[in-house]
Amino acid sequence: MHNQILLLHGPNLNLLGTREPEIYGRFTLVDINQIVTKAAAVYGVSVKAYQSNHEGALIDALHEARTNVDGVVFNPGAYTHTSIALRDAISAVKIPVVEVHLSNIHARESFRQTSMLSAVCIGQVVGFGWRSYVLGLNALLGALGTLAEPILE
Ligand code: CA2
Repeated sequence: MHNQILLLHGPNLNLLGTREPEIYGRFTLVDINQIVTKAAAVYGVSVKAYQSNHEGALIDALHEARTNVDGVVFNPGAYTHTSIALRDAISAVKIPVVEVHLSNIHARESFRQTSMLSAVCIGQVVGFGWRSYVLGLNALLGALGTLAEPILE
């Protein structure tokens, strides 16, 4: 275990917090990185955050993730709906990837309602704004066995 996860952000998410707050919220990407970093620190997990507007750079980041992190929380932005190359990269790296979206893509335009990636991710969290990332982190850490199991009475 590396006790490290990758928080990966796709195209245009560097502009978060600058427009469309009613859809994407008021936090910037720097804010979201900080929120996830703090949430992960509670479990002794560190976060490497990376954003790119380029499909190939995101693929490179996933390839690199194979060797130095335990899993990935990934908002692929609009590449979600188009990128077979990112799907192949996620399949190839064989570490768990959780797909997250700020908005509920299933309640938006029809072209946003399909994900090329969800079938190769361990799960998808959508529609909860910045909390989608925290929920995605929780799901990833649960899948990695980092979280304690509930104790039933
Ligand atoms: O809801 C999400 O998280 C999305 O991944 C966001 C993408 C969109 O293409 C996906 O369909 C759903 C868009 C990211 C652009 O974000 C901006 C937000 C505010 C200002 C500028 C860009």
